[in-house]
Amino acid sequence: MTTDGSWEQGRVWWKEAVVYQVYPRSFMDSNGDGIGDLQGIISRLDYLQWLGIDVLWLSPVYESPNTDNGYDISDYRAIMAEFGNMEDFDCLLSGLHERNMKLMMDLVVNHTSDEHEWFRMARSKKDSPYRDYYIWRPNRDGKFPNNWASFFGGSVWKLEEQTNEYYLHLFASSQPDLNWENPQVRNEIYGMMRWWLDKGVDGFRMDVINAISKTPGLPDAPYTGGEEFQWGGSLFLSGPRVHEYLQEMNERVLAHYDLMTVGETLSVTPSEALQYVGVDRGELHMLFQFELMDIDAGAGGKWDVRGWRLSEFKSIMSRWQTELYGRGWNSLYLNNHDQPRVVSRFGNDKQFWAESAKMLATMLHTLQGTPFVYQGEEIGMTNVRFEKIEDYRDIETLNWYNEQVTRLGRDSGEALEAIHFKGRDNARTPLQWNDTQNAGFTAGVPWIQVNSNYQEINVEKQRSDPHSIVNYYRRLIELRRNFPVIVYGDYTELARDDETIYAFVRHLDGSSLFTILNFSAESYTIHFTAEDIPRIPRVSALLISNYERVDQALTSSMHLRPYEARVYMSSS
Ligand code: TEU
Ligand code: CA
Repeated sequence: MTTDGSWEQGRVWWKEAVVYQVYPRSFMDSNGDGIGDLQGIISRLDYLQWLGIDVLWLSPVYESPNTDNGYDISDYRAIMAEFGNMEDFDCLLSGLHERNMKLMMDLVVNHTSDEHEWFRMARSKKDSPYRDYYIWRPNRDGKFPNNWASFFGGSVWKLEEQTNEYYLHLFASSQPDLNWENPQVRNEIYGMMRWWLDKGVDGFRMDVINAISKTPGLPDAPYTGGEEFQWGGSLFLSGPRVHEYLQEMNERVLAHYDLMTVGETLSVTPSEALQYVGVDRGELHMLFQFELMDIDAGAGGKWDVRGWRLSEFKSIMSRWQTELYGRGWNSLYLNNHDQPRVVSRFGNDKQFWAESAKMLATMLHTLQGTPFVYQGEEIGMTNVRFEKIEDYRDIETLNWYNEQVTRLGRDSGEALEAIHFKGRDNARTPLQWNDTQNAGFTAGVPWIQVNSNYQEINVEKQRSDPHSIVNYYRRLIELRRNFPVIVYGDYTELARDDETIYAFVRHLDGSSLFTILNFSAESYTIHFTAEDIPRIPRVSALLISNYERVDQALTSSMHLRPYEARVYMSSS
């Protein structure tokens, strides 16, 4: 399907934007308590403007007891004291708007904190008007109401002693799930969303939004293996009423504002995605897919790391690129606060650190969709390897380690190895601003240790180097503004079965963009097939590359150096 010729009617700011995710706890500390905060972000707005980003997505800054770093909210209309106050927030919002940038808030409405006023009232008595804001089941002989496993280990059920009933929590027990079947809950949430939008925020990233509708009766999940609790995803992801709720949310809230929405949706395929982001669905603008993030997960889930082939990687990307084209819109992301650092995961954070970080950036910025850059990605920040479990902070990581090592007796070195590769704290070490103590993040003791490579990898060092990763990101972001084909062009993959090279062409009206990427640490010559050769644009100029000297023209066989990336452009 193509939208050639009509793309100018379909122009919207959030398709043309580049989003930058800030994880506030780890971005910049302004007052020396070791915790990033709103004034810290404000002090770095000029940097973000220099980088060229359009939208800042702020991970949660609402009041929270922080068992899951702000993803457990105790007051949706207040700012976490550690981060500042509402005045600081307003100042951040106006600081962004003055610089022509927008602010997207994180919206966490699948669950609240157990310290939220609603839950405090709900838990105390069965006849509380708030009881039905959450999901309760009676205690029958001390047996869990069903066999679902929590994302963070153990059962999804916790017994509330005061009333002798269980409540449901898909995540930590301090994160009780809201009961979306209750229209009052939905009203409260819509009212809260309007309150933030009326303040001037420009959009929402919706946390696990496809988990809000659970299968009625909450039946047991199918048995898939020896463990006590089972993965219940099929019973609560994209559940029976999820589209009804999102359409209602759209009608009641979203449709009344000029905003940007992104749903975080686990286990969604491209065809299911169209039900959320299809242009005629009246739901969301885009979603975060997990197929790429799950590529290295084995049968045992995320910690059970498996190898992957480039052809698998490319086929995931290509399916999303083609199935959504003209029908919905893609988001593009390679890491975030829950995922390992992209250069360590899909690139090479040793010998070809800069080359591979730039190669991955080239892919991110030239595919079809809205790119999301996670803080520190733009300087090639890498995974961290803490030697002791005590240095880790993430609840998911700590729970998993305890279960594996303390309960199941697994070797602790082996568990740490998996954590070094997959743990969420890889993404949560402080942003490396310069080579002074604590990487310039804090004058105090950071809440989580700084990655020890901050003297080599930091913003200050890279800003002044025209060949640095950060300056490469800056150029890519700028290209997007100058060439509509990058935003609106269609997509054709070349050399589909090649296990070393990812190559694709984008077309829009008379313009063509050709991206070729070497995903390996070896030099490699690709010979395009007779079928692919006619797809290679003629008379093309090199637009950007991660190697300084590129003297080759675009031909039917090309030699690429390790992690080499090139983008060619032709227009008639
Ligand atoms: O993440 C949803 C989610 O499913 C993650 O738990 C994911 O499976 C895991 O991080 C992979 O390691 C969202 C937030 O992004 C995450 O930070 C929260 O912990 C979670 O929801 C609960 O709010
Ligand atoms: Ca602080």
